[in-house]
Amino acid sequence: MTFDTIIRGGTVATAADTFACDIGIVDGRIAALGTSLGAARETVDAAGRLVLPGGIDSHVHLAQPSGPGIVMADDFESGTRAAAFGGNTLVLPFAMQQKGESLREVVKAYHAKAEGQCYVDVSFHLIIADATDRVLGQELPALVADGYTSFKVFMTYEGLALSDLEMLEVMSVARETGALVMIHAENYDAIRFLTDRLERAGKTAPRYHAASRPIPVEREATHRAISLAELTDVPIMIVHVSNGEAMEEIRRAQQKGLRVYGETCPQYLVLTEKDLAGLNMEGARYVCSPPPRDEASQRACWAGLEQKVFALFSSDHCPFRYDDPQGKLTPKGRTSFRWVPNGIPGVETRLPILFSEGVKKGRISLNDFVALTATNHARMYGLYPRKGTIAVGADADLAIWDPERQVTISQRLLHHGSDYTPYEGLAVTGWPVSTMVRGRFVVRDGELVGTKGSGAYVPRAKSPYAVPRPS
Ligand code: DUC
Ligand code: ZN
Ligand code: ZN
Repeated sequence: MTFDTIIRGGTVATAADTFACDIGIVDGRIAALGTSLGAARETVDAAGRLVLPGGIDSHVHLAQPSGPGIVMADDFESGTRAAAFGGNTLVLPFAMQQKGESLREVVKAYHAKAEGQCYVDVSFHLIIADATDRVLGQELPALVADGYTSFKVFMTYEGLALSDLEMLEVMSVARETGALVMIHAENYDAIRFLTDRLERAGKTAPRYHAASRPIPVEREATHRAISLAELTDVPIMIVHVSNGEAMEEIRRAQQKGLRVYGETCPQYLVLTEKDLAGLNMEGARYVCSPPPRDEASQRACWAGLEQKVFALFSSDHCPFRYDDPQGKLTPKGRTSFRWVPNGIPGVETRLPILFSEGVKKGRISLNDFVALTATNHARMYGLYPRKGTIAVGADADLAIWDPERQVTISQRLLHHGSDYTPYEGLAVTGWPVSTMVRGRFVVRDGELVGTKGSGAYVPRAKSPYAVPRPS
């Protein structure tokens, strides 16, 4: 057999094993694993390198409307390019409904934004902001059947927050259709109360963002979301968990046998609330929700990863420019932290941060790294085994890593649309040097070689983690 490409001499790691092996690729898929595979049109030397499944980042925001006068810093072109440089081969952004919109039209609009723009493969979660009878009774079940098999709901934010009744209604549609519900767990009323009180006291600097949504705000909402899911007997994913109290709520639910899953993100491992305390608006660079907490919370998030309470490690890439009144500096006259757009960039730095802080520092194994950054995402969201692993028959979605490369993270090295990185100055060891999507290099030895539009939309099966149990 003649292969299109053989990747030779690398150390291959999956979620289960690490082994020395060559990878033979035909028509974008892995056709053989072994040694002495024979002839290929092209042979890639991977000696001294790790060859890993391409990262799957199942929590990114691209080209989302973000409130009056605010513009998100990444569209599908820049966001997927940055993803490829960060060792990712597939991202899952959100198609976000706003009040009054048809969900089907929203999905069409996001496809139009992505069409011809992507460097890596893309699939969509939905965001349900308007749980009308039509959405719940018709649009949502039809979209789940069409491969949009997961959706996010918010317990906070004006225009997005669902009431408990609406959450229960959405959850019961998820139960009927076998979809997975992702939950942003923060108590809306508590945030409003605390924000008003802080503002009345003149505490409007970015650092007070953290004080407006302290840990009990997240813990209470996490507990409530789990209770509502228990009532409706539906599996849920609690996204972007920032601290030990919320993590323990998830662990307790798991120990009771509930299908409650968790996700954490780089900002909760390496940033703290202190980062929000810069002079003037400097702290706005770190404003995201939930906010970064303290060292004890960082340790708890590590424990959640090590002990597998968290199945997923995602970026929650939600990029805004800093030095920009359409970004973190906020439109004129809107001076309180209340108006600072919530979210930070991270799609390009997620993998090096976990590799360096996790694998290199001995906190997690290389195989757990692969599980947390690729395989579990594919499994959780109905993409496995075509995506998320290195196996015969899988798509040749691969990242080739230099495990010893020392890099100091800096905005100058990155490719996202933001004008800063919250991880500026963080020294990491290990970097993805080449990224291949379905057998074609998108990034090769640090250079962009892929073409815009080569990333494809991937419809998804239902999550095996969300199959309804017989009632
Ligand atoms: N939730 C997210 O998932 N991303 C950014 C902002 C937010 O609140
Ligand atoms: Zn969220
Ligand atoms: Zn998010």
